[in-house]
Amino acid sequence: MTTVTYNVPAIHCGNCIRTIEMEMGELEGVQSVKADEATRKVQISFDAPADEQKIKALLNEINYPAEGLITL
Ligand SMILES: [Cu+2]
Repeated sequence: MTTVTYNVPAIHCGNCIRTIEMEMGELEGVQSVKADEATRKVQISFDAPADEQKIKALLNEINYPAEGLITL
């Protein structure tokens, strides 16, 4: 399993958190999604067939583009 954390500056309220967690959770292969309102970060753990490209594409699609990968 791979875990990535992205800065997502478009996060501004609890609704954003719910939208991101719900939408990202539906991507096949995604195991867990933790979005944080205070830090505007999203942590995603995933296995194949999900990959970073698909995760970023979906974040773009739902209007929460990732602005940088933070490696832990
Ligand atoms: Cu919001």
